[in-house]
Amino acid sequence: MSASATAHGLPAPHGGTLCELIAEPARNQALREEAVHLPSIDLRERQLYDLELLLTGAFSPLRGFMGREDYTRVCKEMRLADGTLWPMPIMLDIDADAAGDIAAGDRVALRHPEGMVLAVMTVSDRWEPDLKAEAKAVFGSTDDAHPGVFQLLHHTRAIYLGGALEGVELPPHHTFKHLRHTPAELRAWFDKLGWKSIVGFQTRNPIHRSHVKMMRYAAGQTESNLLIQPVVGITRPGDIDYFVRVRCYQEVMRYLPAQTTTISLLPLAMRMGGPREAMWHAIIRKNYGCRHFIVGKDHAGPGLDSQGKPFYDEWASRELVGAHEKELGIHMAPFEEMVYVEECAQHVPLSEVPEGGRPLNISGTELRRRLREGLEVPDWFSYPEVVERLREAFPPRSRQGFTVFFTGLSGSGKSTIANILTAKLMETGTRPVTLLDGDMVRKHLSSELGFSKEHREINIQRIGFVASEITKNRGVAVCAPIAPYTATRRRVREMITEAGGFIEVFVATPLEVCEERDRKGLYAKARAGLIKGFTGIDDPYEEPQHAEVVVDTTRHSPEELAQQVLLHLERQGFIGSG
Ligand code: PPS
Repeated sequence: MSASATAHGLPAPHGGTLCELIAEPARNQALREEAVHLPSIDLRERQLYDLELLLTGAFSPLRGFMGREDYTRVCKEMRLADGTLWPMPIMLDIDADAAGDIAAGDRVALRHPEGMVLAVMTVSDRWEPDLKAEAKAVFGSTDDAHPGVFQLLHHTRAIYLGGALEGVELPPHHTFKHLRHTPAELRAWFDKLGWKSIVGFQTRNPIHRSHVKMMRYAAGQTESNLLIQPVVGITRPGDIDYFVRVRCYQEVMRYLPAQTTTISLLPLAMRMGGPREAMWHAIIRKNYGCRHFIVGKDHAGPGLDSQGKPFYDEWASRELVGAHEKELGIHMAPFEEMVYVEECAQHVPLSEVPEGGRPLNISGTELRRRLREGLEVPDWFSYPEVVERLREAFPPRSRQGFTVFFTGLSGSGKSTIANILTAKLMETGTRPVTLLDGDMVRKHLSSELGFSKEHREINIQRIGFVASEITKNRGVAVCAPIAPYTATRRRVREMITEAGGFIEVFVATPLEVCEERDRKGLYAKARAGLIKGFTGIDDPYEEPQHAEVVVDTTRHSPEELAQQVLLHLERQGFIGSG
């Protein structure tokens, strides 16, 4: 145990010991030498975050990725095999190829994508999980609309490895280094400042005036210092990226008393698991030295399910953490939603709005709308510097990049409409325009790929990647692949929405019509069995359910349909008047 873990006054880490897993210098050198001869696993982004928090002890008492016994009990009862409360499964998922013949007892090197050895794992368990059962147990749902479920069912690899870790080095970070701390560093810092009681606040959103009031209320009620700990790992798809948020947080810190408030960034890969996630967050904050933790309304909420209903009751997180706070050893701070009341010219707790007072608030969606349309953001809502940072990051739509993503069967008319649209957008000349047509991409980007499910997914992800880069740099990408799978299209949508606008256009030409046209003669070949796995014939096309624009080529000419898309872009503010 590190000395800092025992710093007097601060609560003990979960399970009693801060499990810092970076090996001491001599052992570290031996691990580096050993790793050269070990099988290697290259970690993906999400795994790097999990590994970092395992190695620093933020996930104490875990000493590595969970084995099967821990996993089973965590899924079922939110407890590790030894009975310690722990709500979230943390395993290393890999595909069969990467897993090779790795078996229990083997040692493997876990590497950063750039090649550095980060840790050596002694594998204790290898198994093939039932991911649907896991989704049901952990998230209470198998609905793809839940980001945690979606990740589990569509992007988690088939094999789980568990085992103890010996850390070599932490994954490197090149951004906001001065705001990143391990639990031991933060504990030592609190100790130095003489802070005994700290209330932790978790956030994945920019902080405005009402949040500050709410945090200060919690700090006041608990007589604590305040640790603002924003998540800079993976948050909910569509969230504001952390570069922008951290710039905003730094502005907010100027309004908070430095003697009693500090900020530290948390590289956590969130699962958006609602109540279970809230308990997990509380445990992590305890490991960082907090005595209290703010669990908000709809804490770590995943959004709405595919029927438009919330996945969890908005107070379920508070109930779950509240019911276990004694055993967890971290107290849930009183939480009051703060609203601005014009009549009082100040923020007050929602429960204390005086009669006749009109509570005001601006939702995240409304704020985005105002930024997008260049409208006023009132001073009572946020700090001028924060609004300025947000305006820099979210220019009005007329200055944002966007992607128009056509999808439809082969021969549906995607390319024709996409070509006309591209020409018209180039004519306006406000942004550079790139056409990523299906055939063109297959020639220049994906020439080695065929039409298996796996290859189609890779192909679409490549298109999505290029389009997101174009969009990020405020250009226009027009894509026109078949893109037959809902899950892959969703991934692309998520990737691009982070960078700018995403407009999906479903070219809904029925199969019979495409087949009748058969401009390339491919349907005839597919029917004759000369081409296998042809979309619509013996390979699926999953029709989009939420496309922004649906066009019907049986009733309108390609020019008319390109015009229909242009009108949509104009209505949404992407083109036309600035
Ligand atoms: S995908 O599924 O999105 O990766 O497909 P895409 O890159 O758009 O490529 C589709 C074009 O490839 C030709 N082609 C096939 N299409 C579907 N299934 C099979 N098996 C296949 N084999 C070749 C076909 O001409 C498609 O062109 P478009 O322009 O869509 O007609």
